[in-house]
Amino acid sequence: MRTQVAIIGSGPSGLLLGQLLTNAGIDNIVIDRVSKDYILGRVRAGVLEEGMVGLLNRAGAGSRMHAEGLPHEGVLLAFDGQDHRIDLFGLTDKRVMVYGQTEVTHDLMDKREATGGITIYEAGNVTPHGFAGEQPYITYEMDGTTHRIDCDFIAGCDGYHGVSRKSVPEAAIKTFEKVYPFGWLGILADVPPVSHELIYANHPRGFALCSMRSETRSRYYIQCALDEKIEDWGDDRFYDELRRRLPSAHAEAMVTGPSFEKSIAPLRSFVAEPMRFGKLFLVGDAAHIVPPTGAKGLNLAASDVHYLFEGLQEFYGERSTAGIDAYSPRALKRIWKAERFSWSMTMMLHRFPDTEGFGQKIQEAELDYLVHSTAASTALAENYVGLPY
Ligand code: RFL
Ligand code: PHB
Repeated sequence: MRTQVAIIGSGPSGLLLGQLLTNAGIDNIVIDRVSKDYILGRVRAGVLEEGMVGLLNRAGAGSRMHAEGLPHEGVLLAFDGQDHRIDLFGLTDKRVMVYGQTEVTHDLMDKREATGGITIYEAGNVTPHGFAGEQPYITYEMDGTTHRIDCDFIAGCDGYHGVSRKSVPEAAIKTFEKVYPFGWLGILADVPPVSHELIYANHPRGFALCSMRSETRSRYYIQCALDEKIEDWGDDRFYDELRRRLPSAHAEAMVTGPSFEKSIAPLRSFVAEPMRFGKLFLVGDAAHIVPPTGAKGLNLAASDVHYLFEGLQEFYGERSTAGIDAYSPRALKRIWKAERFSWSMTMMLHRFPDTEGFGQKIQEAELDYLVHSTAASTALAENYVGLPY
C-alpha cells in the first residue's frame, strides 16, 4: 500500500489530523493496534476549547457537538467551605464546550467512514521505518502476514505508550518529566450534575472535581493515593468522600446513583523535544502529557494537529517545507504554556503529602487572591479557555 501520510493511532489526534487531510485532498491511512470498540470504551476528557471546537467544525464533524454539547461560560473554584465563580466569558469573551472525548472520537470515526477514509484496526506490531531518510514506511502484522505502507510522512498520534516516540534514537530526543504523588479516582453516573458549572475543589482531605457529560450524566473525580484499589471504593464510599470535600450547599444538593465506570488515573507532566525527526512527527499525547487539572490534554493534541495540518497543506499545495519545518518549535511554545498552567492548577488544588498545614494555608491564600483579583482571575480564565494558536 502507498499513502501520502501514514497516521499511527486512531485517538482524537490521529482522527482529527486524518479528517483535515482528507478534506484537503491529502491521502492518508490511520492504523491502530486496538479495535474501534475498545477506543470508544475509553472515558477521558470532557472540556473542549474554542480552538478545538473550530477544528471539529472544519473537519465537518461538529454538528452533534453543537446539538448535544454544553457551552460553559464559567467555572467554580471551591476552598475553605465556599465557592467562587470565575466568569470565563466575562473575562475573555470565550466559552468552553463540555462534550466528551468519547463522543468527539465517535463523530470523527463516523465522518471518516462517510468520506471513505481507510482505518486499519487491531494491527499488530505497528512499526515506523526509514523516517531519517527519504522513503519512510510503516509495517504491521495482521492474519499472520507482515504488511507495509509506504508514505511521504508518518504522524505518530499513538499516545504516551505508543511506538512512535520509542522508535526515535535516544540521543535525538530530550524528555522532561514530573510525576505527582497521587492519582484521580473518577466515576461516571447517570445522575444530574451537582452544579451546572464545573467545580474544582481544594480541601484538606484532597482535591475533588465535579464535571459532567450532559444534564443527566455526571463525571466526578477525587484525588486518591496511587496505591488505592478500585475494589475498595464502592459508590457509597466514593460519594461520601466527594461530599466531604465540597462546600456544604453542594454536598447537600448532590444526587447520587450507581456508577457505570470507575477508574484511577495517575498524574504526570511530560514533554519530549523536538517533535519532528525527519519524516516522523509526534502529535498529542505521544509527545506530551499534562495532569488533567487544567483540562488541556485533548486540547493540546488539537493545537498540534492544527500546526501539523497547516504545514502538510503548505507542503502539498506549495511544495514549501516552511510549515513542517516550523511544526515542532511552534507546537512546543504553546505546549509549554499549557504544561505550566496544568502544573500550577495541580499544585494549587491538590493535597501534597509533605506540605501539611503550611501548604494548605498557602494554597488557600493563593486561591483567595486569585478569586478576588481581576488580574489573576483573568490570567486563569485566559489559560482555561485556551491560549491562541
Ligand atoms: P490517545 O487518545 O491516547 O490515542 C492514541 C491512540 O494510539 C493507539 N496506539 C497505537 N496504535 C498503533 N500502534 C501502537 N503501538 C499504538 N500505541 C497506541 C491507541 O490505541 C490509541 O487509540 O492520544 P491522542 O489522540 O494524542 O489524544 C490525547 C487525549 O486522549 C488526552 O490528552 C486527553 O484524554 C487528556 N485528558 C483531558 N484532556 C483535555 O483536554 N480535557 C480534559 O478534560 C481531559 N480530561 C484527560 C482527562 C485524560 C484522562 N486520562 C484517563 C488520561 C481526564 C482523564 C481522566
Ligand atoms: C472531565 O469532565 O472528565 C474533566 C473535566 C475537567 C478537567 C478534567 C476532566 O479538568
